[in-house]
Amino acid sequence: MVQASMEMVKALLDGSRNVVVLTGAGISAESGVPTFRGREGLWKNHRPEDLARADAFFQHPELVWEFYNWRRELLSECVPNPAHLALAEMERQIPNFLLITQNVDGLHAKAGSRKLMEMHGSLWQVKCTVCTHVHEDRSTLPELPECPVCGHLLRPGVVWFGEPLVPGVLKVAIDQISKADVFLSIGTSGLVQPAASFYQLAKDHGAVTVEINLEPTPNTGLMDFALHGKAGKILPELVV
Ligand code: BJW
Ligand code: ZN
Repeated sequence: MVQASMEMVKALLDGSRNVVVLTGAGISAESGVPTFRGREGLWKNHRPEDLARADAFFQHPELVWEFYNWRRELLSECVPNPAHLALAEMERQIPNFLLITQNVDGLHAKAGSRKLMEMHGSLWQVKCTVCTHVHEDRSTLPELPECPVCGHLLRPGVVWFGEPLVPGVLKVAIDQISKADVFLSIGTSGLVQPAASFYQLAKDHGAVTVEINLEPTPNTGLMDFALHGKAGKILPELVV
């Protein structure tokens, strides 16, 4: 890995036609959205990673819904930051572009990104735990919301550990990453699969890999280049 200069990465992007970007919670940190494994602390003495899981939900659905309702309320106050806006602009400049986000906060879409895949679902979606019903919902939900079709318990429309990704996402991601000239990994700790392996796939197919993160991650040493700092400062400088 080479600690890159801003000019180097900007020149790389300016000369690229096929770019895939993977984002994680760090890109929304400057919008006031807590990261998953950050230092922002606990919610009611629980680590977010311990509540955002199917086993926790089925043991204590009211607690997990309270956590998701809290996040939905917090998020309703948040707006995209300069990093989200820069990626929406990058999409307009690069002929073949794909943004894959692990985030469920909807801020990339709010910033105007359209060539976008939300691989872990959406905080604004709810789905039935029994039938196939899914709908958009932006309200604060009751403690144990019920499916309007079959009456069983509704759950957040997100992907928890051990669950498959949003249908269709993996195939498109693999196709696009295989064709990429440049792969950017932004604001993710690189601990969760399969997203954490995307850079390797890109590398295997000849892409140049770049990490943008506040601090080094387990994947930093394996990337071609790294820029360390706030995404909201770095990205607008790369997309001018
Ligand atoms: C800044 C910044 C600033 C801060 N600027 N940077 C090997 C292969 C495949 C799978 C597995 C495997 N080993 C284990 C698995 C299973 C599992 C897994 O990965 N487990 C690991 C713990 C090892 N993966 C899965 O189960 C996945 N599904 C799957 O593999 O399915 C297979 C299957 C097929 C068919 C049938 C059945 C199964 C699903 C993973 C789902 C992850 N879900 C969550 C919750 C989503 C819902 C919710 O939000 O409530 O997704 S977990 C959580 O982690 C969330 C995030 O999207 C995800 C990644 O976190 P992220 O984004 O990296 O956040 P942080 O907080 O970790 O990092 C933030 C970073 O930002 C830090 O580095 C900061 O430095 C940085 N930062 N401020 C720039 N301003
Ligand atoms: Zn139902």
